Amino acid sequence: MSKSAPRGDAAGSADDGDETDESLVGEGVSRREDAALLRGEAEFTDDLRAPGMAHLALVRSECAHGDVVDVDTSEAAAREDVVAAFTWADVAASDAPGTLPLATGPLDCDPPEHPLLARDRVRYQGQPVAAVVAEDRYAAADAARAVDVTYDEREAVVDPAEATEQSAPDLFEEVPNNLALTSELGDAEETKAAFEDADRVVSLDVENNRLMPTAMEPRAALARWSAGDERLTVEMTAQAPHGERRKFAHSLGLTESDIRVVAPRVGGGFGHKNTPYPGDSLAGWAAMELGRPVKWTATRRGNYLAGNHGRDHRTRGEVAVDDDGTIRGLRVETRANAGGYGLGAGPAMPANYGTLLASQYDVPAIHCETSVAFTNTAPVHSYRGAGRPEAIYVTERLVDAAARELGADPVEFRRRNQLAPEDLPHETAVGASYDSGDYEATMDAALDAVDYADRTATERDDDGRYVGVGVACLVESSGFSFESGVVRVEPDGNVRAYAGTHSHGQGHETTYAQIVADELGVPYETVAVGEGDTDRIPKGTGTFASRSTIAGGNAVAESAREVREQARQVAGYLLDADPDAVALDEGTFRVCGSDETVSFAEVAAAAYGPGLPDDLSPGLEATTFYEPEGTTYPHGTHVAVVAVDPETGDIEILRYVAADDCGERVNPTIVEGQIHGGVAQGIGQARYEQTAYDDDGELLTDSMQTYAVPRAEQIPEMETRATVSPSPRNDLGVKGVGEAGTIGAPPALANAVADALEPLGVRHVDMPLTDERVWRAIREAER
Ligand code: MCN
Repeated sequence: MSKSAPRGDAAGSADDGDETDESLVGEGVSRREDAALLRGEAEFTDDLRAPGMAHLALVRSECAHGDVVDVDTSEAAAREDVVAAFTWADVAASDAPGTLPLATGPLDCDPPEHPLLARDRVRYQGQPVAAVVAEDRYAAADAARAVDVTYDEREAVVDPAEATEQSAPDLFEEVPNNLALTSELGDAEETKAAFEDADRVVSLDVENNRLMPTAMEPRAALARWSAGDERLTVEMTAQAPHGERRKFAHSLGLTESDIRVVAPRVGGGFGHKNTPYPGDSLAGWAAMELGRPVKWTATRRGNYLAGNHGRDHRTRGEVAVDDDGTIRGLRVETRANAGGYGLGAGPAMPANYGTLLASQYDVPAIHCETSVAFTNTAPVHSYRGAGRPEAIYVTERLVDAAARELGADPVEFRRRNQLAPEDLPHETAVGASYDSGDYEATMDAALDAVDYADRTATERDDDGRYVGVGVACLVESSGFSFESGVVRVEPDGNVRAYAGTHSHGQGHETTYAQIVADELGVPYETVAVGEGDTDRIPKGTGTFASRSTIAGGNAVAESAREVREQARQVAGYLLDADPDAVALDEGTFRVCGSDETVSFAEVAAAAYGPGLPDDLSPGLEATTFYEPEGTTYPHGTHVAVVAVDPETGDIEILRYVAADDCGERVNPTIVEGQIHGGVAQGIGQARYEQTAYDDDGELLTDSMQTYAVPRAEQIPEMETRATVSPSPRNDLGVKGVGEAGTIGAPPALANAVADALEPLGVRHVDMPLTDERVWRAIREAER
């Protein structure tokens, strides 16, 4: 990475002039993408049509674990309007390998890759067994129902702890005891010693409930094969188009340059559009087989059955504390569910999970053991937060429980152990390297909003409800790997910026334009932002792990700086002045101390026109592959105030305050929107959502009637506060914010409910905190 002067720092007389007083970065500019979305003018994958297009429907297994004895497609194939019906035998007879690559995440074992259609065995309900292609969507769906599959059923296992027992059925011969991964972080001996020395140990068993990502738009793909130039184009719902291109190459036996992946508007991803799925690869495969465009759109049930799920951890956590309130150590043992097939360890990956267990505290010794097991359930992988919410939930519940056991105020207990700004950078006992932040100041910002200092004891309101306050502090990790950023000035002076990330709700079109306009010194309106096309954008990494602003934002910023320098050289030539004496402000170059000017558009025209002197290269364009210097660590404190009805278990969220610090904010309004969305999803996890399987691996929550995604009326008013600790690890000083809400909300609410119910003797209620669970916990405590 080549370093240039940080934003706002001017070097030399001309650069002084380059800095306009009105920096767009930091302004709450309205999202430019919203008008088309609100008017219904934006095109999503399912809106796209192609001449001669056919529709693909999947036949999904209703059996969670069994051998496939027979797949009879004869009746389906004979139906009117059906073009073809495919099974694994057809895929195997083609040139395509027909299997999906493992998603990111290390495994200890080497299980078979996921076949596009079941080969000889199914390992989760919803696994595709056959595919039907028809002239229209309805004919395809009806014909799919006419496919007759015979299974020899096997015993299923759905619980990750049971899956590793000797008596459990094995999913893969290659994977003894279904153990996908075991990992250990921290020093076991040091932690043991800390526990022996400490005055007391507080422990808690917690479950991080399994969630099903519910984007408004289900997964979809439209694939076209061009026989003329032997290229496959797939327009699809993707968070990382270049990663999808690699997947198509792998599953279809093509080279990456044979494939173009385009992600148009995408109606939410939340992590689950960043892992490989059979449906879109099958659309590509069928398009090649049939020589006509093929579209596949998942149904909501298909999305729930076989889109990757999230969380699903069972954890025993212990904290060693001294009576004066000092944390001495933390010990955590987690059983995580990988679901069927080897998607990877996802939310149990040590880098996303164990490394964050210190939260905001100075914990001298931590030991974390994780085991991840395959089960006969949908593959589990990234869902907004992907390991971070699981880690912070464990620590923040434990810290609260320890404070209560010591009779200390949970806030004062946190304050005693919080890292101070001067402690940073700080290497935790589990290898995270925190970059910057004033944790206490952010916590106080949230607490002041609810007048925490004036609080006396747990109160009852006029309706007899118990009122509780829950505090959750968080540190998360964001930014990962390189990103590409291209900035090109067109001959008319308009600017185009491209990045390898993809916005599916985050607002990059606005925030990247703010960054580029600032760095280049041109009006915001002249900057257009493009993402999501592997033919137009050099290799990129994609949008996940709240990495786009750090990696993509800095990539376009660096390209913009380079282009500004190119333009200044051309301006110097046009103005017959030393380029170092030429300054750019809001689209006009001026010779410092004079009235001589030339517009940015004139400079652009000259840069591409004839007559440039030999020492100036034509064109105004730069490409940057930006690799951040290291992970950044955003932080925050979320506070929830709740009232719990002891008769019904009903919880009302009276106040919700989120104070977050994501370094320099490119657009505070968008940042606030990201917090709101994340908190809403966090409230969903804390209060309502629970994926349920029966013992045979049948998904009981396979629709939005049975899976309780919260509705607007169930989400309270939220208040946000912000502190700003710039990250020293990238030029813009930014940290990610896309996942903070899902991390803070679950422990804040669980702690609030525990606080409210303390007088009743309830110590812990597992999420989701449904009325019934809370009611049962109260009755149990009464007994
Ligand atoms: N931002 C900013 N200043 C910062 C940090 C971020 O102005 N210091 C702005 C960004 O420029 C961007 C937005 O906030 O417009 C989010 O940025 P960032 O934190 O970099 O996260 P990403 O853009 O990489 O988005 C990924 C993150 C993740 S991992 C999930 S999951 C998620 C999320 O964002 N899925 C979302 N937010 C989502 N929002 C919507 N609407 N839909 C999803 O699917």
